Amino acid sequence: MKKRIFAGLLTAIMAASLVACGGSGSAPAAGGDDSSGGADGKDSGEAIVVGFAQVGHESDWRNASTNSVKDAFSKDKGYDLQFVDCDNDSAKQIEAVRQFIQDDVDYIVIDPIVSTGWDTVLTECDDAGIPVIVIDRTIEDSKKYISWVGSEFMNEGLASGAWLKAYAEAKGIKDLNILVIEGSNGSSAQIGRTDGFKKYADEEGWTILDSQDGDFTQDGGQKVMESYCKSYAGKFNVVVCQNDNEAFGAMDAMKAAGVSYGVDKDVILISFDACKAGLEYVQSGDINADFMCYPLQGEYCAKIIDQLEKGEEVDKQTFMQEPWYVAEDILKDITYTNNAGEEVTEELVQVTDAASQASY
Ligand code: GYE
Repeated sequence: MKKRIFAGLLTAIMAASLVACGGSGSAPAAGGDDSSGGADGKDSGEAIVVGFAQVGHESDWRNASTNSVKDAFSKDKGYDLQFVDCDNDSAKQIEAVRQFIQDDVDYIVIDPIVSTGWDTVLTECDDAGIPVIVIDRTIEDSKKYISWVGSEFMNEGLASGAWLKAYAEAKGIKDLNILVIEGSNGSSAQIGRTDGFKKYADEEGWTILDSQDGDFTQDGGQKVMESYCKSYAGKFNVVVCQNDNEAFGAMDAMKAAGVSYGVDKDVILISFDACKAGLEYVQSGDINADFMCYPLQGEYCAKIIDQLEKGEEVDKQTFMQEPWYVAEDILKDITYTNNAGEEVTEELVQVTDAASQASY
């Protein structure tokens, strides 16, 4: 397919765009200039070539994300998807994007492993006139992309803090001694979840005994928890895992060390993602609370590309809806202040049937 956007045009488009919450605002779309083409891909029967630089394959969440993008950009739907699993290696991810530029793809989709180090390569995409869409994690040091679809990770972290505060009060637990197993360091998911939770910990005077990187993997979660069980034996009553797979590993490590977790046990266990296997543990009471991060972003991304193909305006940001799942029916809802400074009341979803709550 022919390029539809002149080099440098993207920068001008982005400078004029509105940053909006909840999809309420929009950025002018690429392709408005007819001399650069139009919605020729699907109409002409020519496949639209999309390069996707995926983070890796570290978790259930990630696999769901990959499947969702592959489904959304299938051959049947008129796409030719160039998929690269970057194996959690930032250098490999930048290389993948450069290869997409060389291959002259029509669109580049990036799920950035880390949030910094992007400006040079995004400038190269811009110079080549290839629109970039970012999904899931965010890019902090460059705005040279046309649209982003994903989650507000700071809100997820705040959610876990707000829930823990209300839960501890309801249960009459006064001292909270907390161990955190973080996600991959430098990812916006790790940064937001860490900062959001820490805000509550600081305000409430909770003790964070330690906070280490478990790399969003089951193995990583298990290893960090094994070392925590040795270093902090008998000293902790809360474990926060920044994704479900880490929680699965942490549960194995605690079990081996004779530490009980879950409803009314030694340790309150908190997790993120709310994938099916995670929610099964919420249902069984092994995980006390699980904060959803919605991975099925492929269709949202395809919608943006479709709009760009038609020369329509696209939202600069699209946020996912993310419920809070809990094991017990002791709190109905919780009001907290989100990252945008808004007071939000969140209804807690008690998990009685995991299968009906999660499709991934
Ligand atoms: O929570 C974790 C994955 O970027 C939000 O990455 C994503 C995170 C997700 O590996 O399971």
